[in-house]
Amino acid sequence: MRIFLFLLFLTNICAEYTVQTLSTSPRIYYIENFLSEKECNHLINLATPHLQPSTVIDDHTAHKGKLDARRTSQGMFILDHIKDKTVLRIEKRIAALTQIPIENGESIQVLQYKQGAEYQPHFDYFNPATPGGASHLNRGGQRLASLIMYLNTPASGGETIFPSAKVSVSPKKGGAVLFYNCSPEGEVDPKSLHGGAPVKDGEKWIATKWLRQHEFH
Ligand code: PD2
Ligand code: ZN
Repeated sequence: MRIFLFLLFLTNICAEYTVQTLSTSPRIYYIENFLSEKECNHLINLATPHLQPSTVIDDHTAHKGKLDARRTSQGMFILDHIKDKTVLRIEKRIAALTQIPIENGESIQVLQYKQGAEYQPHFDYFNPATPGGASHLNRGGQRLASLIMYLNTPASGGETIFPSAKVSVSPKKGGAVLFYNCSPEGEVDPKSLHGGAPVKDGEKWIATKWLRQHEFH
């Protein structure tokens, strides 16, 4: 067993991070040192040539996003053809942390928020009553949990806020926040309302991983 743990540590899936509980309902955790500095820089470099204005789900149209003034970042998904061994290692670490199989994860999305950019409070779960929400549900069920990994430390602002839970997390390079969009019983949880506060000074980079109930396809 010891040898196995040592090997896991060596392969770097099991990094030396610490987990702190910020709220139990909804479940919100802060993970310090989840990514190394090198991994943060790597994700930013990988994403930079591919950034596009971010979109939100268009409730009325299946499989289509739309621009929205409430989300003013730029981003990209790390799809399989750009995924490398560093990204795979991070995905394995996320699966080990959450105990949610790697197959249930959507592709990591990297986002850049310039000064003033924000993501106003919203839910990460889908509304099954709308064509847009239902089309996303078909690809692996609800987003059980979300992991936001901070790739830099903005000069000021850019906190991840949870207005109902009254929790605010300041972005710090290498840190991450894990929260559940569904209750332990599997119901969507309106208390998971959250947002990215405006960046006051400098810029903010994050990588987001959404974790589904079933295999994502
Ligand atoms: O940038 C953030 O802190 C943030 C906050 C809420 C990102 C997201 N949601 C998201 O990408 O869903
Ligand atoms: Zn969100």
